This record gives sequence, structure tokens and C-alpha cells, in this order.
Amino acid sequence: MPGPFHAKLHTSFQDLIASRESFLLTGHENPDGDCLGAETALFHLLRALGKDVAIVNPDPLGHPFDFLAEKAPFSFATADSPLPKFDVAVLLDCSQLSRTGALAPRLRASGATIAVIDHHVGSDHGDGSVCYVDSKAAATGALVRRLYREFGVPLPLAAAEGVFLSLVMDTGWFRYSNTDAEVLSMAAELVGMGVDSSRIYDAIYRRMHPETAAVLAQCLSRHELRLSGKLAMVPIDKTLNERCGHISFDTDLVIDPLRSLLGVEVVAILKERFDGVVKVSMRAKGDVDVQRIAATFGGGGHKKAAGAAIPGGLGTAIPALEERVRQAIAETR
Ligand SMILES: [Mn+2]
Repeated sequence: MPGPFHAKLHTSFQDLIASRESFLLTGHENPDGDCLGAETALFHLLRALGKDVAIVNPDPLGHPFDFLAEKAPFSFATADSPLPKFDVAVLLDCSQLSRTGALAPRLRASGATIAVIDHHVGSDHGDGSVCYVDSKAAATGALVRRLYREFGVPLPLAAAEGVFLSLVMDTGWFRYSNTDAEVLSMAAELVGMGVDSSRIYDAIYRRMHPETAAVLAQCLSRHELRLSGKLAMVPIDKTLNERCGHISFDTDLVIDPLRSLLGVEVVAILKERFDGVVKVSMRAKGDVDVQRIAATFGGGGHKKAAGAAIPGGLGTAIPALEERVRQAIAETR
């Protein structure tokens, strides 16, 4: 609900765009569909406003989002690859430079203004000196769509596809509780502009590696129900995690069957990595706030979808996470 506070932020973000000439758009490591869709849309908005724009991510466009390569010029940077000249770096779908991996020290040292467009909890307290944030927004792409309206710029088809991608990825194709009136009316409008929803669906979900079914079966077979069936946990050890990485396996596929179980309130996927960290993704059903659980491990996200990195292996991460979830469930009663 945009109140006076947001109106003020909007104005300063608009001023920033109006007063600067060159922009570098970036996002978090392993960018997801919302981040990439929002970048696509913002790229075309800034171009329409006559600005110099480059999209430079910490990682290359990977499967299944490689189809975006024809919608906007995506590039990625390592620690020493050349960067275009920019007055402003815009972080999308995250608010901390540390999320941008090898780009972080370079953006910090550049002296450029750091701007943030994001919908995560607390993103107004990140590294952005100018923020366009709303933690009630379903997707970062929805915020970019709002910016188009504020500038009175019509969306070209590529931008409409970017915003649509953001919406569907962050709402689980309109199934999650963040699917609000704004999402559905924006989606209708975007389809009216020519977005082919089933083509985007096929590009994302109908091009999976042939081993996906076997890996999914393996992941699902490792699930454990804990805390009287309220917590469904999937420990994915280093070897299986490596196999997942090989075929770009989307671990979200594991979440839905488990979240569907009667009694399950939290699903947690724990991915053990060779660098000595366990990456945890949590999804909630009902009222448990997984963003607060993730925050106790230094992570973040949203009330119903959050993540964190826990140092060590599965042997330490599993009991630590189970205890925090137990506390959170007890506090929710
Ligand atoms: Mn997002």
C-alpha cells in the first residue's frame, strides 16, 4: 500500500534516474527469474529514457533462463573482467553488495551511487543510498512495472515478458499467498500486451534435463518428517548436490510435494556444499515466519520463503535448524 513514506522514496528514485546518464544493473549470485525479469524490464525502461544501460551479473544466464538472452543484452563479470562506465549501480531483488559475489568489491570501490529495487524484508536497510522498495510487493519485477507507470513509458514486449517472468517465478505461477490483486491485474495486462504465458511456461518447465526425474526421486526419498510431522526436511549431501548442479536441477521441485502433506508447516531443503557451507531454503505453509528463522542464521527473505547459509556440514546444520524451527513453531501458537 504506497503511503507517504513510499511516495517520498519513489520521488528520489525518479530524481536519480532523471539526473544520471549511465546505469549498471545487477543482482544476486545465481540470479533467479524475478531478478532477471526485473533487470530485463528496467533495461528497456532506462533505454526508453535515453540512458546508457548495461546488465552485468555475477553469474552468466543459466538454464532455464537462457531464453532471456534475446530479450536484453545480459553479461556477467568476474573479479577482473572490464566493466562499462556507470554513474549508478542498481541492485535488483537484493539490497546488499555482498550478495553480488565478485562484483561486490568492485561496485563498492567504483564510487558510483548504489540504488536498490527490492521487495525483501529490510531491504531499505541495505547498501542502497536510494531505494525503491516495498516488502509487500510480490516480485521485484512488479516494482519495475510501477516505475514504468510513474515515468509514463509504455512497456515494449520484451519488458512485459520480463515483468511476467518475475511475477510467475515469485508467486509459484500464482499459487503462493503473495498472489495479490496487483499480481493478477498486472498479469492480465501483460498478457493483453502480447506476453505468451504458455510459451514462457514451456521455456522454464518443459526443457528439463532427462535425469531430472531420477534426481527428483532421489531427493524426495531422503525427506524426513520431524517435529511431529510439522517440519519436512530434505538433507542433500555433497555428492547428490553436485549431481543436482550438473543438470541444473531446480530444488523447488522437491518443495511442493512435501508442502502438500497434511500437517507440514515448514519445508527445509539443506544443500551441503564442498566449500563447507550448507545452503538452506525454507518454505512455510500457514503462519510460521521462516524469514525470522533464516535471520537467526544471518540469512533473509520473506515470511513464507527464506534462505540462509549455515557453516559446516549436514551433521551440524540439521539439529541447529530443527531447533530453530521448533522454537518458531512454538512462538507461532
Ligand atoms: Mn524476488
